[in-house]
Amino acid sequence: MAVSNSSIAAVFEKLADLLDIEGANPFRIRAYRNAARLISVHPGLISETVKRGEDLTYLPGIGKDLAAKVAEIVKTGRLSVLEEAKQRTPSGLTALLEIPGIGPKRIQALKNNFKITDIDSLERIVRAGRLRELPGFGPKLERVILEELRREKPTRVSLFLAEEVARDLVGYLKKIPGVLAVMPAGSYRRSQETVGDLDILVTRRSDGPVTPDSDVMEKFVSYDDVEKIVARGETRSTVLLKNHLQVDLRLVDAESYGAALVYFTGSKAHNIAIRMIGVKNGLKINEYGVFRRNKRVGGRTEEEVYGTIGLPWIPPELRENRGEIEAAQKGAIPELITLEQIRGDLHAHTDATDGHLTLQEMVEAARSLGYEYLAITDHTRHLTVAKGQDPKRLAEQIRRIDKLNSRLKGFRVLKSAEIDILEDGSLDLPDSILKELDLRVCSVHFKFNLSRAKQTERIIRAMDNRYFNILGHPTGRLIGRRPAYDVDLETILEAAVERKCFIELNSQPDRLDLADLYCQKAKSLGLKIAISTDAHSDSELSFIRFGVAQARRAWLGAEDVLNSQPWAELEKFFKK
Ligand code: DGT
Ligand code: CA
Ligand code: CA
Ligand code: ZN
Repeated sequence: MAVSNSSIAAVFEKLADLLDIEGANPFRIRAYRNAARLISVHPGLISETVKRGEDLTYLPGIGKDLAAKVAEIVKTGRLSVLEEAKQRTPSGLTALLEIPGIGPKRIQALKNNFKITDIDSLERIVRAGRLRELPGFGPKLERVILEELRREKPTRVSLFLAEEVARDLVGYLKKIPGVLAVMPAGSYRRSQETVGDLDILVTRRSDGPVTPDSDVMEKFVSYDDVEKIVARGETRSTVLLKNHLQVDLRLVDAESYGAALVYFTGSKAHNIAIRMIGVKNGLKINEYGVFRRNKRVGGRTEEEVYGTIGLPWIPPELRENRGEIEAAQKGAIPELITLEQIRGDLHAHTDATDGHLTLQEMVEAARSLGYEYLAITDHTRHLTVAKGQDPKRLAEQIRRIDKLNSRLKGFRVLKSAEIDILEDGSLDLPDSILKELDLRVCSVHFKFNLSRAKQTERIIRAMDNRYFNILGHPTGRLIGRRPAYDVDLETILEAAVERKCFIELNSQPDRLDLADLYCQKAKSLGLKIAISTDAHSDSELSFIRFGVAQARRAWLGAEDVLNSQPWAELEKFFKK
């Protein structure tokens, strides 16, 4: 069995966490984290590349040293530097990094003073009321820790991981003889930011005998990645995959396909609302079809099901019972933004800072997506771990971009930067260089723990700068790993409108920041949104699909999205 990219990535993540606790060189830690990230988004199987004996250093951001480490993991299933780190530092300590307010320094203190090795030994100390003996550790932190212990650990996965699983599994199921349609439904089809389990619908031809070869359920439960069969039946089975994602498969008749798809796409709240309208019209709507008394009146397609209650088809991303049914009744479902309408990307990094590819390579990647423009938004000097640029280096980059632009036809590289918002709300670069840029993305990268009032004020002060254009990843959340910083978003959105600033919907699947409901709020205020990828490599530019899906969940149309506009229009928004 091939080693998956995500398990190689997990080794580097673990190593980075341990080094973090040890207080190792932040550049080295960041290199491992970057490698983990890069490997996890790499489209092909890296273990296969290694087995073919190919040189991994062709991968952006992977030098000789990292390539050797990847090869070691593939060949031996372990990494000696990680084993050594585990010898030095109990690996159970990495779980403590998840606790809000506990970082590497505090973990060191816990280890040295109480010989804490993992979450269990920490719990004992907290319950004994001894944590507060340590300077800097108070009753408040004890409460936070106890809360963390009680919290149900999220087993939900990102859309990106669900997509990987769905793609492979759907491909596998489609090859079964007699199968007509294979369709992922549930929260995945609604593009919810995380997926609890994957629901897959399958229809097969009803004529002809079912042979072992065409037995869908048998094929499903014997899929390579299945860890455990949870339930197995004639029409429904559930398995747990090796990556801990659960998959429900349902076999339905072709005449019920549309009804089953509506039902299993959900959401539950949407289903209930649909069923109530049916009841009012003397119709029974369930996963088998739509029935008047006992006569089937529809169910083969989704259009047919919605049609029986006088509604047009509703895009899955809207099916949350947040007003989409009322809108459909009024014929007011908006034209949602599509991937094809995106003309360029306004947030991308190169190897000048923490990206993996050169300026030229990123530009080539953007052109191959059919884009008209790409903003190069490398970090600024305050972010030293990402090699942030000072005005001098940025000026050099600007010259290189000018030169590149003079050679490009039908494409424009936008001069930009992802400028750190400093603690006092000032920007990390002087106006003298900010004014040389086509646009400016400004982001918070440190001091996440300011009070709500201070954090809000910090960002609004930054927006006061006339060169501020787009607030990058507006809440700083990392889904399942780091909560949003405390900030008054409504006030910020209103302040952005007043100051002719804009906000970003960051498409990284673990960010999706700003979240759908706030994007919807932004739209209601007339605030336009940049759907950006924050790409650090060519493959990450295509993360735009996750951003577009979230934008659709927020009811956004092309007119609400900055980068659906050609540069000639966009330019006007950025000049104040
Ligand atoms: P998840 O898996 O937690 O990310 O979210 P979903 O929406 O995929 O939920 P899941 O897998 O429990 O169920 C799939 C769909 O089946 C759900 O979106 C709607 C439908 N469904 C499940 N339970 C019920 C129910 O009790 N009533 C109705 N009307 N529909 C249900
Ligand atoms: Ca589900
Ligand atoms: Ca399910
Ligand atoms: Zn950033």
